[in-house]
Amino acid sequence: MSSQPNNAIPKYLQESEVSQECKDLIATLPIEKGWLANHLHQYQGFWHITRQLQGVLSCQKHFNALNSDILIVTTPKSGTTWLKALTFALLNRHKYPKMFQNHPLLTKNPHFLVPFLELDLYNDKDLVPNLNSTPSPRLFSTHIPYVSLPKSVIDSDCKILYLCRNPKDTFISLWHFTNKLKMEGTSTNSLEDSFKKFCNGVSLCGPFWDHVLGYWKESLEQPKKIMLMRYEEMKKNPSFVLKELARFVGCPFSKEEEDEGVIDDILKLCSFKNLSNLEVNKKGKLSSGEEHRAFFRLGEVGDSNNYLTAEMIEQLDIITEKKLGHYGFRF
Ligand code: PAP
Repeated sequence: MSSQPNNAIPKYLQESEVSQECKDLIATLPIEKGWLANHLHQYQGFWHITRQLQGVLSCQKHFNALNSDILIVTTPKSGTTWLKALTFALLNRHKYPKMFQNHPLLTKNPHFLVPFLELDLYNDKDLVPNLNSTPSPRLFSTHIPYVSLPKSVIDSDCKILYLCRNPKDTFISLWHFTNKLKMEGTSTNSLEDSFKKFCNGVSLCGPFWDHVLGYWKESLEQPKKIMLMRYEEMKKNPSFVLKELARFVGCPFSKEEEDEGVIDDILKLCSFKNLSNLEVNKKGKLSSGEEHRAFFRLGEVGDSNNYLTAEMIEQLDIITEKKLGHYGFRF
């Protein structure tokens, strides 16, 4: 691992910006070739790219959750960008009542407005962010599996909004996303190889099923702390999910707001069609180098049917039933 990052390589593909502590840990961890140029390291049962592992360690050490915090937790490619937009719009609806005139979501990508703990805020090996002046309720996001959450998140009364998506569409979305992010000139990941990896649990923050199971079990134990959502439900009945979400985080919609169409306005503002057509999301990049448009591909349920063979579908269904059905969880 070189100590000098190459500026031509986007940050999400660099592996050098990690602390000595992280390097020492990596030397002891199982390793796999990653979906991007990066390696994946298995820490506490889950696979992380090097940059993320640094962030997970730093969060575990330094992040102090407040009782009023709201944490969006997702399996990668399950609709994180959408849920960030919806929750931001929900919490800030009184501050920006004219949603289609001066709303931050019109000029900023949702990932900028709701930063990832481990990928944005706690990603610098030398710096710990000062989040004291962040207005309450603080809204953050993460892909960290339940077993690896910072202790303060578990111990405090902060709320967790957990979102997952059926593994077939999650896999296809991840496959497209990682191929899009690969450096020009490098070979793309074949669908077959990526599928094998995914089924074996080797994916970003995978095993996918263990990630879901960790939060599913806890959401049953602690229904006031963790609200579990499925992408498919959000697509089917977005206004119902948004109302539930509003109630869960303690800012339910009033009858007047419902009559005035506030729910519909939020859904329209955060819709795939609206967000993906904004200039900022067509042209901009995250500070780590990913193009905003990589987060908006199709936004539909069932696209995996266009890519997976009947055998692949069956295989994923069997794993899902075996790993989650047994615990009463189905997509
Ligand atoms: P992340 O976990 O890396 O942050 P995430 O936002 O979960 O990414 O994944 C992007 C997926 O959400 C894409 O799915 P697809 O590949 O199947 O198309 C993307 O299109 C979808 N998505 C992004 N924004 C929205 C939205 N507003 N409504 C519905 N789906 C969306």
